[in-house]
Amino acid sequence: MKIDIITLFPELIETYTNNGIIGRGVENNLLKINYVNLREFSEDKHKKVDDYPYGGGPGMLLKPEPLYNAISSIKRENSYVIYLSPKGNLFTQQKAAEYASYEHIIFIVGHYEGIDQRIIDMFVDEEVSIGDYVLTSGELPALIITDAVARLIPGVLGSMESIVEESHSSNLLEYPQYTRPEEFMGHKVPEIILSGNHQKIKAWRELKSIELTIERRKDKLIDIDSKEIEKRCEKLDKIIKRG
Ligand code: 4FV
Repeated sequence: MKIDIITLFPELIETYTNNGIIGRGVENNLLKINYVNLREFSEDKHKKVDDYPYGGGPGMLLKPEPLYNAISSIKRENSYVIYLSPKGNLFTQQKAAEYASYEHIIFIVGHYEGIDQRIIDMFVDEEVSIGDYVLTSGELPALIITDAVARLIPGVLGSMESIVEESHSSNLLEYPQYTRPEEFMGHKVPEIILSGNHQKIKAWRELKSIELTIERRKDKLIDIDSKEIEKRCEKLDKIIKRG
């Protein structure tokens, strides 16, 4: 997979994609992440990339010409062009899995009040938002989606196993986790986790996930009949309490 990020702040992208798990994935050629400096595609002698909005209104907009030149310089037949904006489709784990199957993703990073609508109409396959709040620029959203997608590429994360059992890869939020020491500042690790009884541990973890999801994200359980959930909890409880 190749990811191109069209940006005015390449250093922001470089720092993130040359370090950590993502940086290691790039080193191991499991994926390619490039930044494209929008200013280099400005035809203006002062490298101008923004201008006032027609019809008035606050702030500036990114001009169409530099964006057109930048996108045209990298766009291929199989490129999927994403524009990050608060009015886009909400990004989810499901979308991360979808994007991880693409060969080439181009992120158009917004700045100021956004970009000229004609670039969206001409090139953008999908407008995507990372959440209902407004940021100063689109670099962080592009990096957040790049991170969520890159870790789904086989080999980027140590083990694929950790992807299977995590929040948002199923309808349930993840169960509480513990590591050494068994007692920390008077707080003990739940006995059942230390029991070595994997059937009970599995049941306890699923029950905790269901309880946490009911408490915090009921929206993730709407397609599941509450009676079903109740019966499942009773069954898990029996396994946990079984002598
Ligand atoms: C955003 C979001 C976001 C809006 C104006 C950048 C800013 C500036 N992008 N999800 N929320 N973008 O707030 O994706 O151009």
